[in-house]
Formats: sequence, C-alpha cells, structure tokens
Amino acid sequence: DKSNRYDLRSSLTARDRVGVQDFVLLENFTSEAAFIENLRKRFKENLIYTYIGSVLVSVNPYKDLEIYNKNHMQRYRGVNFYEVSPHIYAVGDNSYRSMRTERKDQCILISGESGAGKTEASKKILQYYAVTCPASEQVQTVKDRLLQSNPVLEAFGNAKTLRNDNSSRFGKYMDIQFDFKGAPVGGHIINYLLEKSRVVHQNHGERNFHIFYQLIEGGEEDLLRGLGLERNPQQYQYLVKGNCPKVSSINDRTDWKTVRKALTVIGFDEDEELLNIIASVLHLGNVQYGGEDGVACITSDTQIKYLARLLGVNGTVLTEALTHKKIIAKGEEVCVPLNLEQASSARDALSKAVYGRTFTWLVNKINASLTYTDDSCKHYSVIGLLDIYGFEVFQHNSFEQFCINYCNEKLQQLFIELTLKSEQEEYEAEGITWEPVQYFNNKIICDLVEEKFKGIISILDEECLRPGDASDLTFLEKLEDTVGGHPHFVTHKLADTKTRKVMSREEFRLLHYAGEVNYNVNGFLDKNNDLLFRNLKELSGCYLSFLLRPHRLHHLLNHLPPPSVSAPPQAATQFKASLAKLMEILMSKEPSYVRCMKPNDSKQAGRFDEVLIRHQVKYLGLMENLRVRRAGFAYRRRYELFLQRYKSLCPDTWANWQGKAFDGVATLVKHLGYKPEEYKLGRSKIFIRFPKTLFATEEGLETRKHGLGERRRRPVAVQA
Ligand code: AOV
Ligand code: MG
Repeated sequence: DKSNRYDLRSSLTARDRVGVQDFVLLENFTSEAAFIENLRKRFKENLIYTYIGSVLVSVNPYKDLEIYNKNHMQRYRGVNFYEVSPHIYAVGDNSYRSMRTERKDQCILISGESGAGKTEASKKILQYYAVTCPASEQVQTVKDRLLQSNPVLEAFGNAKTLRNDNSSRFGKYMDIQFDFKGAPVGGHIINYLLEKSRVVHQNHGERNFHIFYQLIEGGEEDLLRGLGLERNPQQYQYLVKGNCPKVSSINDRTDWKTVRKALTVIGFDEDEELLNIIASVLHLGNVQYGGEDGVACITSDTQIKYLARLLGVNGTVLTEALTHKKIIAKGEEVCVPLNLEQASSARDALSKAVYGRTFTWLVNKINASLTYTDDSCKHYSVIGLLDIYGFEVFQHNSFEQFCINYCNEKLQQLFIELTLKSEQEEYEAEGITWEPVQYFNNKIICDLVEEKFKGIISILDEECLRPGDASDLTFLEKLEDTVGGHPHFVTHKLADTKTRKVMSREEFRLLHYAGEVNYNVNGFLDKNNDLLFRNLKELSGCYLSFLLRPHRLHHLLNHLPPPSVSAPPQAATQFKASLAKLMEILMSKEPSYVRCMKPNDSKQAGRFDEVLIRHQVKYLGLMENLRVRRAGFAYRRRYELFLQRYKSLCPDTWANWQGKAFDGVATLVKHLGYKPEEYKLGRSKIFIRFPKTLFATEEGLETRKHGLGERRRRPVAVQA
C-alpha cells in the first residue's frame, strides 16, 4: 500500500519537529548532544523508534501507543526499512523476509537494562508473526500456543522488582519454526537461570513471582479451600518479606484468569497438581521451627498436614526430612539433627528446588505443546527471539545480579563482534576500503568473569569445592589475590579513599560496560553450590514425581542431579556453559538488533531524563555504532532500489531503463552532478558518503512532484 508509506520525504519535511528517523542521516553524527536531541524530539512526538542503519533503537514510552493494531501490522508487510517509519514490526518483517528469501536462520537480539522494554518488544514481534504469517487451521493452534506461552511463563518467571513491575527473572531464548510456506509451525524455548532465591526472600519493595499472588487473589473459593490457602498474601512468610503485596500497575485477579486460560490453550491438563505445588511452597514457607539445645523441631504441624495431603507424602517422613540430614559416616547412613538455622535453610532450599524444577518442567511442557508433529514437513527455518533479564543495579547486589549482569556483558560482546564484523564484511564484499573506528571492547570484563582458572567463576568454584574453612570471605580474599590487579575489579581493600567510602568489606566491585556494581559476597558459596541435603533431594524427587504421570517421570528425573555420586557443576559454571552454547546458537544465525532504552527511573510517561538517556547511549555504544555505520558512507542502497526510486530525475533513465541497474545508477548520478568524493559504486550497492547528498536528491523528487513552477525549497535543500 504505497499511499501509507512514510518515507524519507516526510521525514525531511517534518525534520525540525520530529528529527530524523535514522541517525545516519544526522548532519552532525559525531555529536552526542545532537544524537540525544534527536531522540528527545522523537520521544516527545511519541516516535519511540529510530534506526541506526538496521539497528532499531527503542525508548520505553511507559504508556500505550496506538501503533500496534492490525492496520499497522499490515503496513509493514513486505516493505523495506526506508519506506515506512521505524517500528519493531519492521525488524520482525525484515528478519522474516530474509529468512524466506535467503533461506537463512535469523535471530533478533533485544537488549537494554531492566525495564527498558525488552519483553514487550519480543511479545510485539511474536504478535506480528501470529497476525501476518499465513496460517492453516493447524497452524492457528501453534500460533495460539506460541502467544499463550507468554502469560504462563511470565506468571511463573516474572516478578515486581524496584526497577520493573514485570521484571523477567529468567532468560529466554525462543525459536519460532516456519515451514517452507512461511507459516509458523512450531517453537522451542530455552530458559536460563531462574532467580530461585526470590521464592524464599524478596528485598524491600519487591514481590515474589506473580503466580503466588494471582492464585491467592484470583483463585476460586473452592480451589483455595482445597489447597488450604487463605485469601490474604500477608499470611504467608514467603510473600511478606518485601512488604509489597499489591502493585498499582498489576491486577492479580484478571491476570489469574488470563493464566488459567493460557494453560488450557497450551493443553495443560495437570494444572491441579501444578497448583498443589505452588500452594505447597507457601505452606512450606510457614513451617516454623523452635527447639532447645540447638536442635530444631517443628512447632506446629498444621503445615505438615497440608503438605502431606497436597503432595501425597508421609507427614512423618517430611518432618524428619525438614529437621535432620542424612549423611554417610563410615559407610553407613546416619541421621543427624539440624540446628535452627540449618533447618530453616534446609526448608528454604527445598522450596527453591521444588519451584525451580517446576519451572523447568513447565518450560518442557510448553515445548512439548509447541513441537510440530506432522512429519511430512520437517524442513523449516527459524527465527530466534532473545529476551533476557536486563542489566540491573540495586542497593544490595548478590549472586543473582552477578549472573544477570554477566549475561548482559556477554550479549554486549556479541553485539560488538557482530556489528563491527558485519560492517567490515559489507565493505569488503563491496570492494570498498574500510576505516576502523575506536570503541570500547568489553571482552576484558567477560574474561575477568569467565576465564578458565583465573576468572571470578573459576575462583568461586574452587572455593566451593575446597574442604575446610572455605567461606564467602575467603572467596573474596582469593579474588583479591588473583584478580586484584584487574582494571575492572575493586574491593574495599584495593579501593581509593573515595570509592572505599561507598563499599563494605564484604563487597567486590565490577566496572561493567553499563556501570559500576558492588556485589556483596554473602551467600555466594551457598548459592553457587545450590545444595540440597540428601534426604530432601530424595524427598523432592518423589515430591515432584507426584506431579507427573509415570511416562513423564524420566523427563523430570533427568533434571535432578544424580544422588551425590559426583558433584554436579556449580550454578555459575552451568550458567557460563549455557551462555556459551547460546552464543553459538546466535552466531550461527543472521542477527538483527533492538536496543531498548529507559527514559526515566520512575516508570513515568512523557519524562525524558537526559542524564539517564546519555548514560545508556554511552554504554550501549550507540555513538560508536553510528560512527562505524558512517565510517565511510552514511547511506547505501541496492542498485535496483536506488534506480527505481530516483529514475524519474534523469531523462535517460526515466521512461524505461533497459540496461543493467548498475549502469542506470551510474548514468543517474552523473546527471544529478554527484561529485566523485560524494559516492562510491560497490558491487551491488551505491554508497553515499554524506546525508546531504541524499537529501538533495530527495528534494529533487519532491520538487518534481509539485511541478517545476512551484519550487518549494526547504532549508535543508539550501544547505545541500
Ligand atoms: P524489560 O523486559 O526490558 O525489563 P519490559 O518489557 O518488561 O522491560 O517493560 C517494562 C514496562 O514498560 C512494561 O511492563 C510496560 O508497562 C512498559 N513498556 C515497555 N515497552 C512498552 C511499549 N512499547 N509500549 C508501552 N509500554 C511499554 V527486565 O525483564 O526487568 O530486564 O529484567
Ligand atoms: Mg523482561
């Protein structure tokens, strides 16, 4: 639909008000101030999307914009980037078209800090495919399931944090599989390290995972009675730690209905058992200990009764497991009583393990429902969507933030490698000389975290495995000894006086690409070990086996570490390995990028906090990105497309150019009077060095359209 096309001309005429839709068209492209001014202008006009070449920059509007309806989706179908205003749909469509025409797997990498809009962006892309891709009846089921997997995973894997009311507490990579006709026929999700500690503890102002509140606020009377739950989140120890049962932007009751429905669409027939588990975790949190001489005993058996019933386990066995640990001494199994502290942490460890495994199980279940069963059509290509937890800094940062921020560091590394690499390759492929651009490479920080033997994770593992006096503090000392000299690592002892004032003796500070974060080492060893006492492990095995029909049992058991034969890899090492695998997956595909930004820290619509934005522009490397893009040439376009657009400007190409597109373009630019330093002709594309050249050509097009009599010259054209 050509009438809808919002192209360079309209951006030209309205440029003063709405800025440029692609930063490469900025006159003063090295000026950060000009960059931010362009963002601000557009943001004020509700134009939250802007390109840097093919990278989409998005600023969270914190309000619903009327740009996501079906008409909008249709407008972006099969249309080139420059012909319509920038949009997340354009990125989705572009990847889809590349997949179809070049038959190459694609991936869309969405990055940005916590609350910047990554999860929303990934949902919009999925919706775009669900609406615009061809579909048979069977495909419709897959589309529905793909869409409905979101509310389910968000209920169990998202929570309110201080940064974001709907913060993803797990990383998610989703493949959407397409058949040869381009219809989505299946999907597959890989989840990364869920923040399990949230099940048992929340910082002030934060909540547990949404599902708990949804169940309590929205669950039907009968259901709650059956589960032994009261309609009051304040009753549950696991829900009161953050002192934040309600969130104004969240309606737990309606969300509950949405989740229930979504579970049905996915074909979930065991939601009763699933809810039993969720309720059990709440009951488990209310198990209180008392006791003398340091020996823990359970003070009331109300919870045990519920737990025994809900989980179908023997109450006595459960009580024993929550107050004792089994160890092997001299080849024999003995039961040792736990003290109060040990017993509470055993209880919490059980809750975390149960919740974590239930989450994994849920993902597997969704994957099973997204598996394409028709064998006649095995050939598909995929588009992968990556939506991870964003970079985050709190007052108190722990092991979880360490993992989350490390993950962001890896993703930034990938962005740097691939954008620079692909740009370089394009110049090479087109036979044009490449001029390198200086940029900060965060590989040095990735190495600090993950290097074999001497990276932070290795040192952490070493302390975790070391028998004797290993503790969180000895871990910190080891860090000082090993990486103390690293330019991106600081501790209280190593800091200058100014930094020392804002650091405790239990912290180490990493100078991440996105900012400085102090990590408190308290709990690092335990969280990395992620151990369950033997008997709890056995118990949680049968605990969860209840959830599963026999034929599915093996599936879950695969996720249980083998009972203490050899120690499983530590949490951080597992995470590192899964991230390495993720990078491999992403490298094998053709990437597109969405860089999300947060306009303010108060989740407010219309507020553009320049300091905050400047910080993000810096660390996302957007200026470097732009400079690389502009290193030689601001603009490039395939000969065919360039000719088609501007042929009317030259009498020789106007009517019907019969020759090669290359020759047509050569004739055209000669006629237009392009100077040799203004452009280069590559193998398949014309490269234009300055935006003003292109603006002048665009202006010519406009003048032509309005007739030669009424030449409407704009300031930019005078400049040009
Ligand atoms: P995140 O995924 O990047 O943070 P979200 O996608 O959850 O951030 O966005 C946070 C909130 O911002 C959403 O709940 C919406 O209220 C609002 N928002 C984001 N994008 C849009 C949009 N395009 N239009 C309207 N509102 C939007 V995290 O998961 O915390 O890293 O870890
Ligand atoms: Mg998110």
